[in-house]
Amino acid sequence: MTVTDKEYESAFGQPLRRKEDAHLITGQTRWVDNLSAPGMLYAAYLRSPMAHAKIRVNTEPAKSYPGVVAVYSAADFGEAQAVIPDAWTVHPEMKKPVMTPLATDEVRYVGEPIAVVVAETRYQAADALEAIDVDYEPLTAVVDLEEAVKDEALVHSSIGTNTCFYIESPGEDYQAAKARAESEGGVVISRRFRQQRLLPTPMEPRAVLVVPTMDDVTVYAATQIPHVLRLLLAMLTGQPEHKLRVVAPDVGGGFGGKINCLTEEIIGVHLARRLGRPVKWTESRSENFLQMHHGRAQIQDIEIAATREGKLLGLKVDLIADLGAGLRLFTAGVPMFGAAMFNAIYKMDAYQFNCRTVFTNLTPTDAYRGAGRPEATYAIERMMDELAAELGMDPIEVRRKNWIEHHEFPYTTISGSVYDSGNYEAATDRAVELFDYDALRAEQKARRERGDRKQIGIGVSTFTEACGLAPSRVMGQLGVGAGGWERAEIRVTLTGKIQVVSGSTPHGQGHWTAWSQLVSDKLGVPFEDVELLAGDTATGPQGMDTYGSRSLVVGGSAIVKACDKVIEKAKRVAAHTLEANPDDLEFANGVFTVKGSPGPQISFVEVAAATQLAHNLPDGMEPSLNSAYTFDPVNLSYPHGTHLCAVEIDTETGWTEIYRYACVDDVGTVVNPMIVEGQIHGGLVQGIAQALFEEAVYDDAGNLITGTLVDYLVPSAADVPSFLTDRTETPSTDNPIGAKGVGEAGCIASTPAVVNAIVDALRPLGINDVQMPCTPERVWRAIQSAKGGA
Ligand code: MCN
Repeated sequence: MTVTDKEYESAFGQPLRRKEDAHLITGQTRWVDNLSAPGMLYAAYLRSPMAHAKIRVNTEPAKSYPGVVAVYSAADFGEAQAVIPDAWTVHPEMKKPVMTPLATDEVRYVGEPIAVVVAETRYQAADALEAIDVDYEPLTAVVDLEEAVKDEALVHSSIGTNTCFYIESPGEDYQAAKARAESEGGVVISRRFRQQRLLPTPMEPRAVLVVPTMDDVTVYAATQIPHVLRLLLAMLTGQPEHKLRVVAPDVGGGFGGKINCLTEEIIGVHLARRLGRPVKWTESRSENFLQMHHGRAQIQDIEIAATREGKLLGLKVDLIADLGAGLRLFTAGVPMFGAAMFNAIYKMDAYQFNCRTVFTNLTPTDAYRGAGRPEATYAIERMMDELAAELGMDPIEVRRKNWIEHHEFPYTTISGSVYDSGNYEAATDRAVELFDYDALRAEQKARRERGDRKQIGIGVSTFTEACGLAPSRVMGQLGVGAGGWERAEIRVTLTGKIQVVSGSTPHGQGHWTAWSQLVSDKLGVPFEDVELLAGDTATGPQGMDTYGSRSLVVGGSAIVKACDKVIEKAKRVAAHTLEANPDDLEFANGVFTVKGSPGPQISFVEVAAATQLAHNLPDGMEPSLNSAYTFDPVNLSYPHGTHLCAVEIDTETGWTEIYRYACVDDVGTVVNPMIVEGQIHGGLVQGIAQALFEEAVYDDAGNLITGTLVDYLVPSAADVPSFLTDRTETPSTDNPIGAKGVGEAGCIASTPAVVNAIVDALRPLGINDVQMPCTPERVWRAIQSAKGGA
């Protein structure tokens, strides 16, 4: 029996380089568009150039084009054209207008698919689109959200209103809090914030390749949700679920944009079955901007009441959310994701939340990184800085007065969430130090006194967010038609190598690496000896896929629990081999030993071999260590942190640059600090992009005028500073790892920090808000109007 005496070093918590990066950055990838199948055809979609019109479609002229195999419109699918997947029922009386994969007699947003051409080459398919004859009879396009509410023109005449649902919570408590603030010399502050429309913009647009074999169908899709997609496609196309395989090979990002089942997947299955040949479709960037759902798009009217000493009494939120032209899976749910997050880390006596969701003739909205939580965090964190300014207090001090103190956890918030753990004091103290807060405040004062042309402003954001979706029971109570569990399977080979089969599906988050670290740590096998199988419904257990920063806290916990089962089995074999009682064995660093004895030992790898050879197993023991576990968390996960931003503004031109950015995030126990840092960096850039750069702009007719990457300003590395980052670690008490999610944190925290900094710089001019994105032009105009100029 040989056991290595090399000092064991756990991979857990190490900043190991990502296994997957070598193939990703050297182009050895399996993007869907890199795949092909014998006899493959290509699909191209005709999309509406009008935001709202009655249509009549004649596909005949396109059928004689070179290379064309088939041309279909909605009429050709008849009953087989299923409705776009049923959306989350957020409210019992919500309106659910019917949307079909190909428009039937009316189009409702620019980019809506009308017809499909299938041809021998991609170019022949694209060329034939122009021959399809469509009569458009224009209808009034409802583009402006506030106009939409008036119902003067309707997006869906069948439902008689543009409002999907309206939720109003009781307001008596808030009115009492407000009255108290007014009568006791406190303050009541109201602001209107606009969350502009954003485009998720993953590096890889969507793509679908459908391969029919006998009566089986395999769908290769650039998706975040292979398991959910299989279920939806089975329901929508009639292809039985057990004869449908969905594979998400390498997926180049999603940011929430790839959590739906849209026209191209549904029609793709129909086409491949009908034509008996593989059919591929690859989205162009411009199509992606029109068809992949958009994010944010809300108007927020926020009011807070507080005492003169800065203690929050009440918060009132009135939202109008732009749903776009129809409901996708989470469209109506996104504003509600934020409902419990406006109160954030603060204690207060009253909270009122009202929300109106409204259809417009624009691309449907749905989850975009953070989905509901960035909007809520923006509103409350902007208001906390406004409160500080109104009272002449330091913005960090105002927060200290109101946040939940670390000894108060677990804490039930005013909106009913139970935060398991947190330490806002520690994260803030460290952020203040890292940022050198006092020195920057001194510099700001000096510049103001000198009247420098370039002024600095400092913005604070002490955020939390709810992620790690979710306890299935709670999702059921909220009407979500899915569970919140995740499943993992550990397969142990005869040579002691491990395959992890996980239901969560990475699309850039480094799961290959992190999952290997988890298993290496639990089983004491080398990191290199662990491989992940994910993203293929044929290889593994049913999963709930990747979104809502859930993969580590839910999927990772399933892996850890499955490893525990493997160890229990291995212990029986080890005890049998060592002729000891299983209860007397210890397992550490991949080795079983008898407690308190320096004597015999056996490694996990040796046990793996012994188990599968099965020559000498305990009676009744199955010759396999393979184990599986399905983990359903008892609660959401609540990461938090403190982000501090300083901007420098040229007051003559409005040119705004980030001068310093420091953040301290607490995501509980960390598996891989390098991945966590990468996730924070990526999130920061997206949050900063909302504050400074990105906006989906439409003209009055409903045309997306930021329809290319030339017009839609995604920042590059040159547009953002080096970030100062650190972490505190307050473990979650709700999962076996102690981890909290990180995938959306940076994006949620950063936007208000940046805008707070801009407003802070301009406050001496009497400016108390700048509309996002705070472009140099908008900043300049704000300065001019404050000075009484342009
Ligand atoms: N991690 C860790 N320790 C923690 C928390 C997380 O080491 N305490 C690691 C995890 O092991 C995992 C990564 O950080 O490798 C992210 O974990 P998690 O927070 O669980 O998030 P998910 O893996 O579920 O990813 C989803 C999340 C979301 S919702 C969006 S949107 C987003 C994001 O991830 N989209 C991304 N990050 C993205 N990163 C890339 N490159 N591309 C996207 O589209």
